[in-house]
Amino acid sequence: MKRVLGLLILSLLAAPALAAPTVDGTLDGSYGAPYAVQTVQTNFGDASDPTGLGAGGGGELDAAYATFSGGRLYVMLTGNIEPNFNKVSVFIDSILGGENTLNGALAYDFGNVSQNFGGLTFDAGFEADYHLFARWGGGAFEMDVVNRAASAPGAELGNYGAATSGSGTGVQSGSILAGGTATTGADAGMFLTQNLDFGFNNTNTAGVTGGTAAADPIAAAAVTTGLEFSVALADIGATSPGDIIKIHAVYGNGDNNYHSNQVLGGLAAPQDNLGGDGGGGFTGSLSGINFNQFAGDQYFLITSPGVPEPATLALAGLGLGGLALARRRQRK
Ligand SMILES: [Ca+2]
Ligand SMILES: [Ca+2]
Ligand SMILES: [Ca+2]
Repeated sequence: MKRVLGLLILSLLAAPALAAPTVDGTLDGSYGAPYAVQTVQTNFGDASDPTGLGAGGGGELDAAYATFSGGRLYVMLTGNIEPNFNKVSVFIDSILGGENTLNGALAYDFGNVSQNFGGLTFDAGFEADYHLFARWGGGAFEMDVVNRAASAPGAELGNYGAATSGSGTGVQSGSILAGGTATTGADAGMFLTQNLDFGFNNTNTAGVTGGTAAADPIAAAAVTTGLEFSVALADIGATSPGDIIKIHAVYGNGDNNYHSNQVLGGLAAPQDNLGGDGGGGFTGSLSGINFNQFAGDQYFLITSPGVPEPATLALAGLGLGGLALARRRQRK
């Protein structure tokens, strides 16, 4: 027991607690190295407006970062989202089962355009459970989260939130409230038990440039602003240490029927927009996209540290004085 406690103390001392990122759309140092860096120039416009309001706007996904703190997952996607209701969609695979090919029957989002995702196939081994999406049209930045795994047609579970800070500017933040307003459409209810926080900073003018050729990875990794969010691990079912969380991020149009060439993990260059058929064609849906047909994994993978037990949290909160006390008690 003494040895076990000693190892515990050593591990606590050796692993300084990571500061929780501030969810503001700006990359925090605690994220560390990116999990994915963009590989292709953007063909949805190269953002060039330092105000972030979109004159000369564009859309790009430069790099993806993730970390954990206090039982929450933090994700930072550097880049830009144009204020024309184009969307960043993030699919999370964090529980067993789910959709490798998306079901077109689930209906949510404005005009039920979620249905246009029907038929899209992820890389083998990626089985989506949750769908987050974000967009704005020059006013408030908005984000939704939908639990696809627990949804059924006519009974979709999702929560929605609009920015409460900075609306109408290039830097905004807000929360999707637990038990908050339902998303549009026929949604039956909400599923978040804790708020999902989001931050957006659209002021990047560097990063990848416009086109379809290979991106400059150094420029992509140098971007420090974009879309950031934080969600409770309990709300995405990744509460045990070692739980694998796979994340697919993609930039596309507002109707979910025309994808850009901005995906993380990235596509192999040269690569034009995917469109709806994978080849840049418009078909009215995304059903022709099959990420198995594109080299590499169009997702990145992180490992959950699990949700701390209350006792572990208490011990961590004791600090060094508490550890000395624990040592003395152990000697009795
Ligand atoms: Ca931040
Ligand atoms: Ca899954
Ligand atoms: Ca692939």
